[in-house]
Amino acid sequence: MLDVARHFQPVAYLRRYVDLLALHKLNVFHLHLTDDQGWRMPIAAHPRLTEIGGHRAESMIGPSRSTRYDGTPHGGAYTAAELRELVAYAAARGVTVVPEIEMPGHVRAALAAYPELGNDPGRTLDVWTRWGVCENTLGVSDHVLDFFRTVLDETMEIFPSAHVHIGGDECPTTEWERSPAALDRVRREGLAGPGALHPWFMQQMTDHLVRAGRRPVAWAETGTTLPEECTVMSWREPAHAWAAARRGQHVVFADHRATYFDYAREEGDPGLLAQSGLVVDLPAVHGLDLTPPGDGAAAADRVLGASGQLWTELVATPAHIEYLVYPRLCALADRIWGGAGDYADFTARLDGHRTRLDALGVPHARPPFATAA
Ligand code: TNX
Repeated sequence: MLDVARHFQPVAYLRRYVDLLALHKLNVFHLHLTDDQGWRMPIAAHPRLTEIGGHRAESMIGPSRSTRYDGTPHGGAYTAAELRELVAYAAARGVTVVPEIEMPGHVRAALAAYPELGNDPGRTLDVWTRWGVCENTLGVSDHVLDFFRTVLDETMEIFPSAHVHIGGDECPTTEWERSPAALDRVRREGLAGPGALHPWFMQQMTDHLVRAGRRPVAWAETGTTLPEECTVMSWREPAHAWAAARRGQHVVFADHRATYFDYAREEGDPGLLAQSGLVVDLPAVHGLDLTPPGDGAAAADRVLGASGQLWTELVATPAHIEYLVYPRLCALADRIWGGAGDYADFTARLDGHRTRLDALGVPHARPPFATAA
């Protein structure tokens, strides 16, 4: 998973990213196309999503507790033609591109473009310039549902993948708790409270994708609140993956402690710019455990695989992306194709593989940029 919403990368770079995935026999490229800080997915019916939502005035410097900003505008968006070409380029290399459209949280860029999508349609918001969890969420009117069904329809036209990701993570309920329209929706749908609007919203979008013959995917905040038809990407706790698998859902492991490549590579990493205090070192990645607890044979059948995540709040350049992704993605690929591999055996083989990374100009060993440390 590459986040091109926080920092945009041109499609020429995405093709190189695909080449490197294919080299490691990774067969899915999950593109995180929309978020609070930028909307990169072209939607012909709603052009302001990219015209307005594709640009922010500046970016926060450092992690989300920071108070400093860089004063530099950032933006970009893809054309439909570019994305279609990327899909074909990837397919020719055995890679399926899975698009992600975030909802009903992580939508501040969409709200900046179309204020009527929000819980307070009279309010004008900017594309977010901060990092962290944004309080603003989608409203729950029929108009919002139709708008996002159209977004998904156009997304499906460009991306033929079986799976389509609809976000679902980090969605505060504060706006819904205060919104008369949201509370009215709670009443009309017979929901338990504003907190139930999230699973309700995800179900509406899930139904739409299923009717179109696709398989919805979403991030799990817990193991149990996503619609049953959703494939679950569990990022907080492996237990969430197993809870979902026991319910009969497909799961993709994305445990942040083993697969978040925006976290530091080692203690005191001069690559700094890590999102949390946690370190995800090579043994942590290679030690990712996809074995179900107890007698979980049935649950094991529902594990589709694992995914490495590169969130890019603090990562603006291809060189920095590759420094963070490699060689950790090598460890992930080895692990998920090789099963319960031996770490020493892996590192011995990795030594040889590093020669290939060097030949390809992948800055896997040392930060390819000046560091503050
Ligand atoms: C949590 S993981 C997020 C992202 C951030 C990431 C930073 C997930 C589904 N949501 O929005 O970029 O942490 O590590």
